[in-house]
Amino acid sequence: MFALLATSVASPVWAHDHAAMSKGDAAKMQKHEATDAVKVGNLVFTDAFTRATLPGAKVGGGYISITNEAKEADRLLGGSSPAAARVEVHEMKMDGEVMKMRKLADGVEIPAGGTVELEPGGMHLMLLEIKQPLKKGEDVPVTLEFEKAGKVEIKLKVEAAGATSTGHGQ
Ligand SMILES: [Cu+2]
Repeated sequence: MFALLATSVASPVWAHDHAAMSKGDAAKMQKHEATDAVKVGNLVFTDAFTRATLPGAKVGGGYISITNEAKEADRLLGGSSPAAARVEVHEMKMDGEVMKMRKLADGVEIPAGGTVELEPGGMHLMLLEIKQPLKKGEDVPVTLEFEKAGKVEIKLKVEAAGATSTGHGQ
């Protein structure tokens, strides 16, 4: 009797966690090649990439996974890059049938012990007024600015242009 009760309570929770994890991993594998983790202080950066842009394009997206190993939350406020006039933190969301994007004026919190993924179709870095097309195979240096960790330089690996629209008018 006790064993039956315990099983029925515990199993839905585990089933849910496993489903969420395998779905995310599968999606990531299809999107781009994995890159090595880079650790700076308490922050761990993985899968930093951007997409090649067409001539004349004014914006590019920046994608990266950030894990905070500190005991306190930190906050990604924005950044800068020699390749663009401005770097902002953006969010993309479906609004009915339309994909919309907005600047996150307060940046994004990286919870203590948590991971935030900036990825296509979700939150992302926005490189505005890029100075020249981003070419596949190059690295784009970006200095990220955190509330507590301060400035951290990372490199976005330029991958092939995405098959689907980024939702930024390209
Ligand atoms: Cu954007």
